[in-house]
Amino acid sequence: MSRNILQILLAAIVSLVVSIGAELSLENSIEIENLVDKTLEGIFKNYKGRLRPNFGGQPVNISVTLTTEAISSISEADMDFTSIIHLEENWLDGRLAYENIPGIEYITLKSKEAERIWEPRTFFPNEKVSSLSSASGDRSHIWKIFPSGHVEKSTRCVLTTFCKMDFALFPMDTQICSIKLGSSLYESKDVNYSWGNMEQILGSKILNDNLPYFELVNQFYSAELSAHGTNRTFSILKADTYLSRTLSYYLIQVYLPTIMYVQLSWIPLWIDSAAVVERVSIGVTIILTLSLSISSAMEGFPKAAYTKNIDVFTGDRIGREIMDEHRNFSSPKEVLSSPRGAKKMTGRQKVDKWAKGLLPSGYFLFLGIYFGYFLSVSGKMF
Ligand SMILES: *[C@@H]1O[C@H](CO)[C@@H](O)[C@H](O)[C@H]1NC(C)=O
Ligand SMILES: *[C@@H]1O[C@H](CO)[C@@H](O)[C@H](O)[C@H]1NC(C)=O
Ligand SMILES: *[C@@H]1O[C@H](CO)[C@@H](O)[C@H](O)[C@H]1NC(C)=O
Ligand SMILES: CC(=O)N[C@H]1CO[C@H](CO)[C@@H](O)[C@@H]1O
Repeated sequence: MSRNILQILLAAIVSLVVSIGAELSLENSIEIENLVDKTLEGIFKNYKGRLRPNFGGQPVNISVTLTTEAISSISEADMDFTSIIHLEENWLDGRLAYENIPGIEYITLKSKEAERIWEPRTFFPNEKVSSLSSASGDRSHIWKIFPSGHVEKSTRCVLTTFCKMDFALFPMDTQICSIKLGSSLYESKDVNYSWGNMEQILGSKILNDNLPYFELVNQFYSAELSAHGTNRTFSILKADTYLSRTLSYYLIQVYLPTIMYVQLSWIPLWIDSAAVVERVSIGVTIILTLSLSISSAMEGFPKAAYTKNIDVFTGDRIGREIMDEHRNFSSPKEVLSSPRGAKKMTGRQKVDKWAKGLLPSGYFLFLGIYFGYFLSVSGKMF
């Protein structure tokens, strides 16, 4: 009996203590919010965001950390590159410095407040589309100001940039797609961009599982000045992504079938040279199959006005087939008159004999030169 009363009493005391604690922390957080409001009021009383920090003096240093979260697509037909990026810009605006608020590392701004402070107006000069230009753009920024007056603006967006691709080495090509960023408003005498936390940039892992035909090999970061007109320069940052095409798909879809067809096309050489009809029909069938398979494979290839690496391979093949066919289109009269099973080799049999040796060895020589050359030029391995 007395134990029960004791338990009830204990429970009552515990709940009382907890509720007082919660009230205290609630009061505390309201107090902090008020303090933040007061601090912001103090800042904005004398702050006008029209002029850049350090106006008239040295350019504002904007330190940028750009991490690619994922590469969602690479389009050869549109020559563009879509990625999900996280952009963090840092700069110092001494006018925003405030006294430390205990328990708070930085103040997060609401979008109304953020509109009032100066910003470098960063944009992507080679952008095609970005989620920033859409209506929901405002919500994807997070603004923080630190007691020292440092401002951090972070943005997450889906960005599609132009990417000029060169298919001369296709399908052994490596494409370089860049993301450029700079100020849309301020010249290099006003803002100076530089790459920030390189460890964070290089250490970030990119999710590129969605790329069936490419493999990310490298990323390279640089800064440059771009000139506009005679005496205007802009500070531009560039992040290059090196994407290497995976060859295994083309090995299975193009190279192996092609090599097999070419070898099949040599079969007529082993058929009796007098059997013109059989030779021709087998040859024609193989040519038709070949051109059909080439054109269906070509549909998936990028279109370019110049000769691609793979055209050398498939084009050579067709030429070889046609020559193979023409070689023995002799006149029917001669076919009839040629003595079958004669001991002495006819001219046609001699040609066949030569061809049996020359065609395969020529073809393998071609394969050796082709793969040797292009693999060494593109620096790839199967
Ligand atoms: C910007 O960075 C450069 C080089 O690090 C430095 O010399 C310059 O003083 C910085 N400018 C400002 C306004 O802090
Ligand atoms: C811009 O920033 C870079 C990197 O901090 C620095 O090396 C360069 O001197 C700066 N340029 C100017 C004009 O301040
Ligand atoms: C730009 O350069 C031209 C001559 O090259 C000069 O006449 C002009 O005043 C310059 N403009 C500015 C804004 O410095
Ligand atoms: C185009 C060509 O070389 N045709 C050859 C076909 O085979 C006969 C065999 O007698 C040759 O004489 C032709 O030159």
